[in-house]
Amino acid sequence: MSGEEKLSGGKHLVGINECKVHIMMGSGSDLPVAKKAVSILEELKVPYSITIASAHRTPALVEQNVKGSTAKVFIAIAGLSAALPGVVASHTFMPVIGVPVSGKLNLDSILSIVQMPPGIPVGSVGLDRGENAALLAVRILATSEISYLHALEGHLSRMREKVIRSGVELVGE
Ligand code: C2R
Repeated sequence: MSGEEKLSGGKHLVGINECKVHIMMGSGSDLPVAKKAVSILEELKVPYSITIASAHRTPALVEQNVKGSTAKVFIAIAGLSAALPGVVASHTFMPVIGVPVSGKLNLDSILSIVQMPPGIPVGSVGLDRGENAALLAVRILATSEISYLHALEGHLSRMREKVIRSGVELVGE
């Protein structure tokens, strides 16, 4: 999947004034990872917003996007020296889930996100795991909104059926 690919603009894509989950990418080149998160949020009907802003390149825009957002959870996707999730967390008390993006080294972005200094916590999922970031975000929303718990149950049962079906197709009944 190319980073140049455009988002489908799903029907649950909303402005930052209405979203529950705000996906922030450090660059348009992170789009393949963001699309994994988008796919889960659309499946589970979670209003989300998605923006590109860099803590290094456009710090004022990051602050503006975070402070202007109604999100209950932020997902910050960044590769290389991934300052973005930490900087997002410095501008909000909402939980921030960092998604490290793979590159030549991989450990660079993982450690930049995991090794936050004391006082400004950021959660992290695995390398390129946009779908897990979205599922974790929905779990957080589900602590106060029962409809998201039902949505997660549906997702889990579809995933289980898929695993069982693939086993049957591969080795027979
Ligand atoms: P380009 O492809 O634009 O050169 O970006 C992006 O998330 C991307 O993975 C290369 C990588 O740089 C990352 N980036 C950051 C930040 N801004 C951009 N880690 C930041 O502020 O943390």
